[in-house]
Amino acid sequence: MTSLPPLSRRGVIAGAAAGLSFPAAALAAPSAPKLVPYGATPSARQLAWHRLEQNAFVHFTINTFTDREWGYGDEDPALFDPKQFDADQIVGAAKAAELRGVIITAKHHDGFCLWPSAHTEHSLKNSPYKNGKGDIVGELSAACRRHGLKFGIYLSPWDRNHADYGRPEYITFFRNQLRELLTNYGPIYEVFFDGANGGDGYYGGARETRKIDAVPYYNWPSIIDYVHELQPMACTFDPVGADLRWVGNEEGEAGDPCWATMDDKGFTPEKGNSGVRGGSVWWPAEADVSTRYGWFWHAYEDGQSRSPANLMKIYFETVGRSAGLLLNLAPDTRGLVTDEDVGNLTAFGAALRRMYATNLAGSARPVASSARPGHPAANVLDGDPASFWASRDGAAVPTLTLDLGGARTFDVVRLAEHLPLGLRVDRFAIDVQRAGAWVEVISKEGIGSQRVIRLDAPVTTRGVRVRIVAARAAPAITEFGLYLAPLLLEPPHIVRDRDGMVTLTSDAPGQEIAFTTDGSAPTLASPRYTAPFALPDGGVVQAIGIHRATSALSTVGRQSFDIRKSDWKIVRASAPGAERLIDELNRTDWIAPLTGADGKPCSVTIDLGRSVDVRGFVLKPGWHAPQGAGDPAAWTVRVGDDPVLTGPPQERGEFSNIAANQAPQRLAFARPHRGRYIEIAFTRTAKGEQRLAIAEIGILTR
Ligand code: FUL
Repeated sequence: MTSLPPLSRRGVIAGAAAGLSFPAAALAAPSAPKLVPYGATPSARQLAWHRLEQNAFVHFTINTFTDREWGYGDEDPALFDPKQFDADQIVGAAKAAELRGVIITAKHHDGFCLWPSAHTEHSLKNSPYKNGKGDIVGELSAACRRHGLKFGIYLSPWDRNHADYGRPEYITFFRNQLRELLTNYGPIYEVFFDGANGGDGYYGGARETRKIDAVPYYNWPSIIDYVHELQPMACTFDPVGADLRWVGNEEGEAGDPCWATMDDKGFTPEKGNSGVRGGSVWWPAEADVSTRYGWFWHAYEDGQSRSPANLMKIYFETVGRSAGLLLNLAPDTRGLVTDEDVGNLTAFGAALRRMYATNLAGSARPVASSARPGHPAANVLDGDPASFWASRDGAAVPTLTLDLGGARTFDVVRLAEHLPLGLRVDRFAIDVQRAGAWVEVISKEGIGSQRVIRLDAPVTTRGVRVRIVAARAAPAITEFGLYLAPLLLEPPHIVRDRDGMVTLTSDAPGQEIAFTTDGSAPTLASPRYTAPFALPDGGVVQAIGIHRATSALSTVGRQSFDIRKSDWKIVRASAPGAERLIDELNRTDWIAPLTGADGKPCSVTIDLGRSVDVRGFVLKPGWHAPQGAGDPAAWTVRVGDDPVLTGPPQERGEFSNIAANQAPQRLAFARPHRGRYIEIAFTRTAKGEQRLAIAEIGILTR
């Protein structure tokens, strides 16, 4: 479709309103009324983006070396030293996972540039990497070209390094950076403008808090026009409805359904998740999610990267619901994606390839209850996105039936609408033939660019049909496929209670669990799990699931535990119910006002039962924050052997990105503090809420 003229979104909508038809619509025979697009339709650049379906994010910068999720902007460029950086290895890992584009964090919030920008000294030109002569953006774009992947950039609008951030001069600087990136690195398919913007930072040494009103400050429409002027086929991930929207979470879960359309009344994460049926703006959802808890590599997350089974689940819940998947790879300090991550990505890609290798409907005979001249049922099987089946106008509940020619077993159904004609289908159902009758197996709202549904269990049948239950205009279906998904086992869940007892469970029935606690990888020969076991002083538990019937193995699950909490007590807290913070239950929240009755910040003091070296703490965000409660954004810590804990805090910091990424927050101190009591105080919330919701607090002693 890249041969379509690069229509602007406004042009497309105006064309639709004026009743102009797209090239595809012109295929209709003169005897049938012309197919007119329904509602908003994608621009050429959006259409090209839809076709990619799944892409890679790469989060790599100075944060990789400082073990942070957000850098403050005062980092010394000399820290950036990826001695084995290998763009081909990173792009190869993305390709192995069947990802089709790569977006690199050219500049994250800390302002450090992965290309030798002429407009700042805060870049790799002042790092040891290739003696300051390197260009990570250039190396990755070249590797993408070599491997046949598209290339995109993440340019953080927020810059915690730049002295002028918040002033008009910064906008000139930001546009200069955009020009460098969009003119020196070949075709760019996407520019990701992250939403996190404004707050405290280094700002050229000012070390202050700067807030901005993003839309007027950047004049976003003009920035987007600038991107389109320099790179007409680049989609922007933007806050104003130009090309791509955020799916509303960083967990890889699109709404079911997830409409590509939105209204023009502003963005909320909830609306971003579901889209707005009938909305006037084509602004499809992109689902960004990391292969690890964090976006950047942290050694402590090794062994916990997403399993192939989990990646597959995310695939069905993003791509399968018509959103674009943006799956993050986090190269480590060597500049390489870890073997563990490469293994999981490769197994995920192999599973997708195996699933799509055979379309069980491939040789079926398709018959439609109603078809327009020029748009026969057979078009759903020709693999050509430009051809489609369309019913006649006014046909009641159109159906398309596939005679599979014999019994076939499948558990995945794939459908796609012809997007240039808009989102026409409201609801559809899939029926299968059983003993001469049609039986419904699934019913869903919305199809869009692609709908890939995994059934609860495989079905075996000779006849399958899609029934268009409700539609705004005659359906235009370009694809109808049936597949069998490979069996992938999730690693076992590993949890430990307050008393230090570890329980292992697996989701799928018919599985045994083998485990180790000595640091070695579990194998078929490892001890079998039969009952909860004690791990009072912490350690690492690793476990695999073994499918009894097939002897198939899951990937390895891994959890490390610190000292148990059985002796812990709450000494004091600024609000009642703080015991929930130390109950080892992730779904019981402590809800507390940001300011206590004494006018001091919200805080909790915990008695650890004995004096230990406290090296940091872990906080799990609230499971279900009630209206008006949110995540903490900043903290201070005092540790000591006197429960009164006088004196200034020994440690302080922020919970970077907590509002968007609800993964556990791990805060390691620069040096240990010995004591039996720890007070953690929360001085700010992430979105200005007046109450906090926190699920659990743990400490690090190792
Ligand atoms: C977030 C950022 O703040 C994270 O650091 C990350 O880059 C993610 C993709 O978007 O909002």
